[in-house]
Amino acid sequence: MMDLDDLGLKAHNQSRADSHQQAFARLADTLTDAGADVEALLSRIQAFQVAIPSWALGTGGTRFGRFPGGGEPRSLEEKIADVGVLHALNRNSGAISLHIPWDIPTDPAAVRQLASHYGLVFDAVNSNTFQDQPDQAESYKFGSLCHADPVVRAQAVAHNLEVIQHGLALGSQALTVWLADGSSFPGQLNFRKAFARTLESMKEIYAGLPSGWQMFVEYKAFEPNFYSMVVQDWGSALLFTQKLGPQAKVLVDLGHHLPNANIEQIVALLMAEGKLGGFHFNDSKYGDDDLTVGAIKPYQLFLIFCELVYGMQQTGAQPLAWMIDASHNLKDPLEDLLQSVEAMLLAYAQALLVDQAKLEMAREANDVVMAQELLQGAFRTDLRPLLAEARRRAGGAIAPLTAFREAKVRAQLIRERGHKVLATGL
Ligand code: PSV
Ligand code: MN
Repeated sequence: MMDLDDLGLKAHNQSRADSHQQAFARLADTLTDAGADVEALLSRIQAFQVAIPSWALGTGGTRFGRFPGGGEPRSLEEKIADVGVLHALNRNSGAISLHIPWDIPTDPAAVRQLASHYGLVFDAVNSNTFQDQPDQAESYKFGSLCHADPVVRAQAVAHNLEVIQHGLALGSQALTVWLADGSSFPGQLNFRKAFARTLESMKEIYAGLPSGWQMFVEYKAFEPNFYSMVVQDWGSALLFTQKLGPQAKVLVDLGHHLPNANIEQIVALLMAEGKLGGFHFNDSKYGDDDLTVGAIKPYQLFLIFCELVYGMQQTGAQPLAWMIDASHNLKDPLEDLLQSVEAMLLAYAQALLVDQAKLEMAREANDVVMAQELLQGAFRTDLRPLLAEARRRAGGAIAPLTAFREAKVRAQLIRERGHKVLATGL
């Protein structure tokens, strides 16, 4: 396992100390002059933790091919070690989200101990009824929780209950249910029956939730089914969660909308209803592209964070499960994840800068120009030195990506794990 001392963080930070201090001091002065509380911003940035999905640590590939990188994690333990490296570098990746059965822990106590060695906790556990497993009796080809055959539904329910047990053993507190269920041809599925059957199955899963747990229902507009998805949008996800009860919440995955959907408005309304539970961050141009967060539409990301920050202020800072859900085909997965976490923190910090009182005054006065100025003023402020300072104070790297390259982490991982390895997952 990689030794975190090999990251050379001390030397990295020392070599950048002067230029960083100058940039941070300049920014801190500007922010203070504008009325911001720099220390409060720093502590909120430090408290922000993003869960890393266990399936994003290797090369994903597309349905046309996969071009593996070297040194990919071969086991759950190695995935935890990879997230440990990310967290050591940025201090904001302190959680990991597992997908069952890709990551079944054989020795949960040892896995928990390893995670806590790296300062990590287990975020939501994810069930998988979108693939058939070799030892499985019934097939999910025509659906799982919605299936016409009660035997298939029972198998899918039992799987979800088993996933909860794995999560319990690791200290998770939420189950995420994403269903591939749907139809690819008009007439294939009775929409009302599919909804009713899914609801009945979900009720059985919900009944197995331990106290203090939440169940996140993740929607997706299309894919793998192309005509209809049983949980196709936030409306249907909200219906399920409302019928299930207070422990059920909606999970928004940024890539799961039809083009140009106003995701920030969806976020605002779900939060107002107390029904936003989880978030899968990524970015996309055309569909569920699963690209690096902030790579394509950083302003949309910022607007979403504005609603998240406002919503948390209004509802007394309810904690959400923030997670990245991305796939890596071209970049080193760890470098890509560092970029994604940085993009999220930047958008979060910029959203914290928005003067809510002034914005509200502009809105009430129908001052459209001022409302835009206030938002874009925050969005165009370069807060990168603030993030670097938060990391430095928390013991992370001033520039995580540079530190990752300076320490030649990938080369170390290749030496340890080999060139041609296949991480489990997508
Ligand atoms: C489906 O596209 C999804 O977004 C769900 O969150 C899955 O759990 C994940 O991707 C991995 O397949
Ligand atoms: Mn997702």
